[in-house]
Amino acid sequence: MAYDPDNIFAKILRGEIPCSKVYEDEHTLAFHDINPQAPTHILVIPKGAYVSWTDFSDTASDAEIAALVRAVGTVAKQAGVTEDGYRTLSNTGPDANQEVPHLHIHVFAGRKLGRMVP
Ligand code: D5M
Repeated sequence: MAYDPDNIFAKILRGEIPCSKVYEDEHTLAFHDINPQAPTHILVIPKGAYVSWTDFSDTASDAEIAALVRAVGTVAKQAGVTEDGYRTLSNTGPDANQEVPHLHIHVFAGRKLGRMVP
């Protein structure tokens, strides 16, 4: 799938629309989900133009990949949820109901989460 530069996360990255930022580094941005499904619901995104994990793993640099993974851990620590736990989830493509076509990882925490089912 071609990257749509007008998707909502691309606009956030360009500063065209605001976000509630919790973390940023050279390669990664994290912000609160606008429609939280748990007391803590943060989205962690690469700054590069990637739609899916396939795009990302095919073309991102090792530094970008490392930054995204590290950002998840950093965000969880910052949110104070490492002891009680948290869930990461990432929807890719239509069967997974990916709404925003820019790669993102959800971080859910702050309550007992339901059992994970496909
Ligand atoms: O999840 C896409 C997520 O993106 C969904 O949980 C809502 C969130 N979203 C959409 N627009 C915004 C803005 N403007 N700020 C913060 N969060 C937003 P998906 O996995 O693609 O279904």
